Amino acid sequence: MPPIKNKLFLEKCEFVAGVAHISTLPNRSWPEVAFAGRSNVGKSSLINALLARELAHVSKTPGRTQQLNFFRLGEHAHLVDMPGYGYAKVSKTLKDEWNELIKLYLKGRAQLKAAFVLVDSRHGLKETDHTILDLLSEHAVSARVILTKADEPKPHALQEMIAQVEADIKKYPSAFPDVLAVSAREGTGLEDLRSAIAQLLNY
Ligand SMILES: Nc1nc2c(ncn2[C@@H]2O[C@H](COP(=O)(O)OP(=O)(O)O)[C@@H](O)[C@H]2O)c(=O)[nH]1
Ligand SMILES: [Mg+2]
Repeated sequence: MPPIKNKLFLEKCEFVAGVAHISTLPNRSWPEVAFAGRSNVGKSSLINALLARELAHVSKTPGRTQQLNFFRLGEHAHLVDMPGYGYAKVSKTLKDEWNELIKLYLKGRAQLKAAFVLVDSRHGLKETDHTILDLLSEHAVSARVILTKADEPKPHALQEMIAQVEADIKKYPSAFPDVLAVSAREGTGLEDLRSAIAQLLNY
């Protein structure tokens, strides 16, 4: 794994809180960036890779992160690992609760600087990703699409997927036009993503 260059990510990082209800969000005004995406897309793995620490829980069983998990970056910012959406094997009631929490957080958090929408580089955008991108655009929250598991597809297939997704997101006013491809496993794209996050946090 290549060493971290961005200074923000060399600061002390730790788990702050797991939030299952919108009324118990951390009350610090630090800027936040959130990682959203379908279950199993690689949100927790990406956060761990960015921080080069095993802080976020990675699971072989999808649908395990049931709350908003807040991690602090020094005394500057929060990274937020979100519950995965679109996982079929949990009860409808539980799914509705998570979806409600995700929606309330994404549309109402004043210090949220951007939401990263993680998409599997083998599968592209699914209906639930469109729903989130719609919601973010409707509430004027910056969205940045990240293709995960970039180590999986062949290089030409990855390039085609990037072009395809960039075309698909043109209709969302709050989506940043360029898509970034990352691999938490191999470290590809991580330093670019760290720079993008530091810039969003005005660090
Ligand atoms: N090949 C590959 N697999 C990955 C990568 N990142 C995560 N995974 C795998 O994808 C599965 C789900 O990862 P996790 O981070 O728990 O996803 P989450 O549900 O979105 O938080 C795990 O089995 C990971 O090992 C990656 O960069 N490359
Ligand atoms: Mg997770």
